[in-house]
Amino acid sequence: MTASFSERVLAGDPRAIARAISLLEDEAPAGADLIRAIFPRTGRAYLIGITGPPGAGKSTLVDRLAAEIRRRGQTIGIIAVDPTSPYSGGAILGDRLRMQTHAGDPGVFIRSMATRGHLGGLAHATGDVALVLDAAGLDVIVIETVGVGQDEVDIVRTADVSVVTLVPGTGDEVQALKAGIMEIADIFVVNKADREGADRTMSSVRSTLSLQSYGPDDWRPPIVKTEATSGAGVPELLEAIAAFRAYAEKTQNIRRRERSEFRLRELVSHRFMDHLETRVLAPGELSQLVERIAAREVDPYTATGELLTRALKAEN
Ligand SMILES: Nc1nc2c(ncn2[C@@H]2O[C@H](COP(=O)(O)OP(=O)(O)OP(=O)(O)O)[C@@H](O)[C@H]2O)c(=O)[nH]1
Ligand SMILES: [Mg+2]
Repeated sequence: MTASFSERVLAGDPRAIARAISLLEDEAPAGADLIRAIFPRTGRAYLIGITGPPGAGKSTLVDRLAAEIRRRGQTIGIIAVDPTSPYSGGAILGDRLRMQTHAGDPGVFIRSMATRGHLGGLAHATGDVALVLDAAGLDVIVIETVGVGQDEVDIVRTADVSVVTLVPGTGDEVQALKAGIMEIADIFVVNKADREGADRTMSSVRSTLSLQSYGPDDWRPPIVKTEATSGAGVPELLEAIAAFRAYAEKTQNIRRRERSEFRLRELVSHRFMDHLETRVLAPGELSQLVERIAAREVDPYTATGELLTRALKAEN
């Protein structure tokens, strides 16, 4: 990798950033080289994670947030992750509209990412893409993703603040609870406030939250009512984010440490499996082992023990 490439990324060159993101998505070795080069210059941007069910209005809301953040003189990077439907193009379509709104504004960088079939690496790639935008000097980075499973929870966990978006009358609160999303929410948004039942959804979330036990110093997630299409409630959402940021200042280091640990563990397991499959095992050997476990010929513990022994032997 040429030094000028990372320099261009650091200077915020949109074409260099776009190329960097493609390298990271493809898990190209040059992507890892770039992260090595830029990492010392990261850690400055504020990361906002926004999740919620499909069609909750996340993109519309992010668009409004972007406008408000720009109005306040800050720059913003938006990463729309679509882990569920790489081919439906929901996120991509939303981005097209969004790109039109912010076209020609160098203070807004927008990128969408789809899974291309490998779910596991997505959270890791998203974290690296956030590092790139951070190094490029953007003040705020928003990661938007559909909240349905663990992978999405992991994505949101890479953020400084997690916003969970719900809509009236769909029973999303219950779904969110099931998916474990409730636990990661720092702020709740009830969007589509113009719709019937918004207040009922508000009180339903409120009563769900009241079942949680909080210590005197614990953050209690506020519930913000928004109408993304008109922009109503968006300044209040930014205020809630600012309040959380101020609250978390004291605990920020703990959170960043947890995030660093999460990323390290994830990267090591990812790299280890990769090493195992490409350097230690013969092609197809891993899937044969999987078959044998499924057929009850070997148990997963014995299989793991064998793999570990072989991987370590291969090293010596
Ligand atoms: N009535 C009403 N409609 C809204 C509101 N916010 C968004 N919508 C509409 O809801 C639809 C979905 O909005 P998006 O912003 O694309 O939702 P999303 O959550 O990003 O959707 P996915 O990324 O596909 O999961 C669009 O037709 C929006 O215009 C709102 O406050 N009120
Ligand atoms: Mg969207």
